[in-house]
Amino acid sequence: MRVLFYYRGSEHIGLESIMSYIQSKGHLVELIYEPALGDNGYVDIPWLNNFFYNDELVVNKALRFKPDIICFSAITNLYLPIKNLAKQFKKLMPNVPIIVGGIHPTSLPEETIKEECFDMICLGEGEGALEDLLQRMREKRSYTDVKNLWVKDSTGHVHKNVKRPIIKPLESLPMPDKSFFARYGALTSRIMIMTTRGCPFACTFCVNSFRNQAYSGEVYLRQRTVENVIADLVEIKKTYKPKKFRFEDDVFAFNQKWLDEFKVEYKEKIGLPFHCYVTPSTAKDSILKGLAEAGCESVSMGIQSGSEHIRIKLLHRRHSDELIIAAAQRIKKHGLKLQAEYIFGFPTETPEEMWKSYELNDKLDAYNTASFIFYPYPKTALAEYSVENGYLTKENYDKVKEGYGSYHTSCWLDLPYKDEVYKYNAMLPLWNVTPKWLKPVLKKILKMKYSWIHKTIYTLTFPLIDFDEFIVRIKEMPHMIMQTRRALKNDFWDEDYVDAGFKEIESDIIKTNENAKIADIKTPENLIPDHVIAKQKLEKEIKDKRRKAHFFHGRIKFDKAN
Ligand code: B12
Ligand code: SF4
Repeated sequence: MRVLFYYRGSEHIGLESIMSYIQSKGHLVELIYEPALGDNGYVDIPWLNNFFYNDELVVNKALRFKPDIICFSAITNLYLPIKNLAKQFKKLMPNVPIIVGGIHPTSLPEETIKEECFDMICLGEGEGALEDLLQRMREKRSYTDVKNLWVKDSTGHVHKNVKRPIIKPLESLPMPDKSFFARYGALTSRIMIMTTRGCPFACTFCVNSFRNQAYSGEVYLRQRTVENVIADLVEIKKTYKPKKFRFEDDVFAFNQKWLDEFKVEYKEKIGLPFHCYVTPSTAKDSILKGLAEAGCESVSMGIQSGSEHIRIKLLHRRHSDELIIAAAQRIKKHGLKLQAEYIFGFPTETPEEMWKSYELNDKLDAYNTASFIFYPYPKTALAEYSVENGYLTKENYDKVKEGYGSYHTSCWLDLPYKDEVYKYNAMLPLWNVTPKWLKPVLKKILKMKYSWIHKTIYTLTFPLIDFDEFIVRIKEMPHMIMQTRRALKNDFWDEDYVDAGFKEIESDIIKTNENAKIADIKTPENLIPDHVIAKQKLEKEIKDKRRKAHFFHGRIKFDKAN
């Protein structure tokens, strides 16, 4: 089948995985990508945007490819432009089915499938679901019952199919294919990679607050083996010659044993500096030491609020001030740069509590800080709390559900201190780098009525959030623009492609997950002595139990005191 994907704004690790997987099943895959600078939520300058969007080139390329199916991926903040493009495609190619996957339709399936332009949506992981769908299409069989998909039939009825098991182990998937995004210049000199799917925590403002809940029978968090990750990195290093890597895992290196193996392999076979995410509770001495030994140069750590009350009661992050300060000191001790991240504008948050974020940050000696405004992402526990407790009106929640605004610019909650939210958010990156003797001046500006002064400071100082990254982006931008245009105008797919046909191609994923019991065949594993197998089984059970207990499942309850 001829499968067309569309994405915008950055490379997409999930799509790289799906495209690689689908291609390995004999389908012809193509990606259309746009840098879409105006989506970034900071600067939206119409004349400048012309360099980053090109509807005509996009549509022409889609028509030239003659897809059998069009695949979109949507996070909430990209939903509007994606829906608009899907509508355009539907008009031009009414007989081509359109599917959208990603965290947005997963969070809001009812709302998304209602849109006429979408024939199907994918909830959760897409590799197995898309493979099944394409195989059925190939064989001209009905596909209304494919697990993980909601499918509209010709009468308009929506078939809401059950979930399929999570993909396990992750190594059963082929390596994500970055070449599609590379053609568009979407890879920077700091290439992104993930070693996990899921997070051990469930902070109330994050998608993990409902994703873990949705998979309460399973342990959603999975990690690729060190061998698999290193093999991937070796290839990426050889092909794209990056200067650095960015591990985009929600929380990287929470597992000491994994890290001990990783640091040796990474140092020996990769040897490039890298960035990753830690939390105050995972930033232990031994973990940080391991990261530093591997070649880590900087870490991002979510602090989120200087108020212990907000952190613990509202965000479900059990981090005391002392724990955070000690973690920051350890990060410094191991020679790593700290990027501290904060969010302003939580329900119940007062200006005094916002100020506490500044005070706490002063104690951390962070290399840089990133600050955001609380954006009530659909279905997260804190968004629901905000609605239930009168902080978020239905009208505003509807706007959020459509993806309006961003967590850089929009405070959607009804708060008595909305202006303070904008001010505190605007000035933190500058505050962080201001010498102590100049801070009284900034404090005065902070006390002033919200005005153009704060807005100007925000616009001019936002590069401070991650100055190194900003410089990389600016330097690489002209090349990226040229490359995108070239990739939109030229075609790289195999003109002689003929579909492998109706031959049943068995899914590795389905095999591992659904027929896992078919292990009677004499494999080397069956020759392992019984007592060894029993010991391994016991160890696995203990490990699974420990991991399950570590996860937060079920509905998050907020204390009445909030
Ligand atoms: C890595 C990452 C990034 C990276 C890479 C972006 C990317 N999309 O890969 C960077 C740093 C660039 C980034 C930027 C942003 N991100 Co981000 N990011 C993540 C992170 C940590 C992991 C995403 C990931 O790769 N997961 C692993 C893959 C395997 O999962 P997946 O992407 O969900 O894809 C699977 C399924 O969803 C499904 N699927 C996805 N698409 C499709 C399409 C089809 C057709 C099908 C069938 C299936 C399917 O199949 C995939 C494979 O199984 C998530 C948090 C998280 N843990 O999910 C946040 C997350 C996705 N980001 C988020 C946000 C808000 C952003 C920004 C808007 C922030 C900003 N204002 O700058 C930007 C948007 C930039 C952009 N244009 O994408 C939010 C989205 C919340 C929401 N409800 O929409 C998340 C969920 C974090 C959060 N706050 O909770 N991000
Ligand atoms: S630690 Fe980060 S990724 Fe994990 S649940 Fe909390 S906010 Fe989300």
